Amino acid sequence: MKTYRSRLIVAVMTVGLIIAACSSDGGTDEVPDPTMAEGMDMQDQGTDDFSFGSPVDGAEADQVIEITATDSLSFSPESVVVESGQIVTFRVTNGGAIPHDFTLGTQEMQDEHEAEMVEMSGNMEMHDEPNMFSLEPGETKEMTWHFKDSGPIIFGCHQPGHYAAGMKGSVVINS
Ligand SMILES: [Cu+2]
Repeated sequence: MKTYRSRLIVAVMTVGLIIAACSSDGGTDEVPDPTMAEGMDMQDQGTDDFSFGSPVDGAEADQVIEITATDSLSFSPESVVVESGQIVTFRVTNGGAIPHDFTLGTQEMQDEHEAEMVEMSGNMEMHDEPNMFSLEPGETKEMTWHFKDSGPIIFGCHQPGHYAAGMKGSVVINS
């Protein structure tokens, strides 16, 4: 009985979230959320410029780095090194039987994205972005990046619970 009730509550909350998401477009009494605005800025500035570089066409790659996402909630390898100025393709394969995703970004970007995903309880339909894609079991996708001088950045999986369980790795950018 308890289980049923808590499921019902989750379902009601989910509907509430969907209604909130759908009505946010035309809402007049909407108070802008500064955290949200920052996130939108990052994606909507059009130039695809990130602090650590920019996405480019895969044909230009100097190097291909293969990464596998696993159901033990880790990436292999967990750490890669690139050079500033280098164009690198990440060829990421989901070697598991459950969905994973691959998001490249600063610690701050990872934390923000994780918070969004937790807030949506995993109900958010993820669509691929220049710095993120989702992978069905067995699927391989590529992301090519022109790196510029920056501190280390992170790749992480934000499927529910994965990032918190340590499903992340680091990209060290040598200057
Ligand atoms: Cu994952």
